[in-house]
Amino acid sequence: MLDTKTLAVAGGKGGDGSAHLHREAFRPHGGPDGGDGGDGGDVIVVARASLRTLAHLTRIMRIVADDGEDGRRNEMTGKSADDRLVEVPVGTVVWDVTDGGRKQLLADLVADGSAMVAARGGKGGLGNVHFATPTNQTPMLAESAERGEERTLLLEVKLLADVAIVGAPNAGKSTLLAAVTRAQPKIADYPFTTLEPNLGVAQRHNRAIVLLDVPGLIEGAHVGKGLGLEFLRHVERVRAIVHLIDGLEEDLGAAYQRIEHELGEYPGGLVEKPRVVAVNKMDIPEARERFKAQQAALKRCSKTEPLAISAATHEGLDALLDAIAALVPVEQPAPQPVLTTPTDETARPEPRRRPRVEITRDKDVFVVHCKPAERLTGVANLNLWQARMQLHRELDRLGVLRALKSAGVERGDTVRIGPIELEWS
Ligand SMILES: Nc1nc2c(ncn2[C@@H]2O[C@H](COP(=O)(O)OP(=O)(O)OP(=O)(O)O)[C@@H](O)[C@H]2O)c(=O)[nH]1
Ligand SMILES: [Mg+2]
Repeated sequence: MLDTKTLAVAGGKGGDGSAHLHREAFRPHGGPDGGDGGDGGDVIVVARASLRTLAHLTRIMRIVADDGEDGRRNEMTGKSADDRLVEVPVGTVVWDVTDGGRKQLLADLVADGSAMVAARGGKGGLGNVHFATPTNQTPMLAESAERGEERTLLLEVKLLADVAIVGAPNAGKSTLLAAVTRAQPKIADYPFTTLEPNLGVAQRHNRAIVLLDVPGLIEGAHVGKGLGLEFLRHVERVRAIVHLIDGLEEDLGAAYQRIEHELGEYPGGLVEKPRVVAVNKMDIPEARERFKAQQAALKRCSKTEPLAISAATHEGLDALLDAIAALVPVEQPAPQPVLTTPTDETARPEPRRRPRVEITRDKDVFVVHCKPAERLTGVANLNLWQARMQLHRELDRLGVLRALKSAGVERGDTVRIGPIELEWS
């Protein structure tokens, strides 16, 4: 059962804005008509009820959305790229692990169709039409595109079952799953037969109940003994627990308490879940005798009415399913798909304020760090003096000139802004 996967994702780059100037035979200096660049596609992770595992992503290391198209003349906006969907099973938790092992929760996709934007595409750049002002009718600046976001994701599937069957190794958990569902888990007369969780769907009075058979628990499981923690996280999400006791145990109450202790030590709140206690292997006479003798004691210590069953002969299984069904509320309507975005906080419109400007030195070169200024130098043809003049005005407006002055720039120095280097004059 493949249920975790590391995946690099990147939104597409936006398209550049166009700095095109309209030209007609008798209007040599036509107005600006450069269109905006299209937006790059997003990478969106979406949960699908039809999927159970991440096996379809096995060979995929990186998913990149397409780039937006550049803006063109005649105010033609470049085409925005389609989003790329990464389909995962319902119950997938999406983590951001971009900065080495530190895990940051991005989303918990618990409903069919719920989705999250894992990497936004870059915005397209604005065309020069947006830079026209009453005093500047031939704007030669346009914005270059934004790059898409990049992230490394860790996808983790938590199986979604209604009920987990837990108990000591060899209690008959897998036999029970096979008896009430069509699942065919491995069954054998030795402990730790089940190494990975098995799912099955039981039908009872027109209801479907999803059961999860997990590896056997032993003392110390909560600190990692046996197959311990690895699979208990699947149990975190179930709505109820069937605690199955091996009828051949000497002391049923003690056996019950050993397992409950392990569940209690596990941090996922497992002990608070409603449960059914069932004692298995009633087809064996010693087991039946013991159950009769210890039923009252087990009832007292478990505070529930223990059921006597035989997974082998199917004795008591209908009653068991009824007890389970009573603990699992009838299907709630699936929650509405929600689109969550990790960067919603930053995407909220905020009061316009001056962009951050920072000047650093790379040997003799002064390097300007100011996103909007860097984007302005990507597209414009700075061989034209008008374009240089306009850039100068924008840099003034953005506060870049002042920052450069405080950094000590002098005539003749080299200044790098985005992809270009200018001689300061
Ligand atoms: N007589 C009898 N034997 C049973 C019954 N249920 C299970 N067994 C036997 O008990 C042994 C263990 O059964 P499993 O279903 O593999 O037990 P498990 O709890 O899944 O064990 P692990 O996966 O190792 O934790 C097998 O030999 C089964 O045939 C039962 O009701 N009666
Ligand atoms: Mg088993």
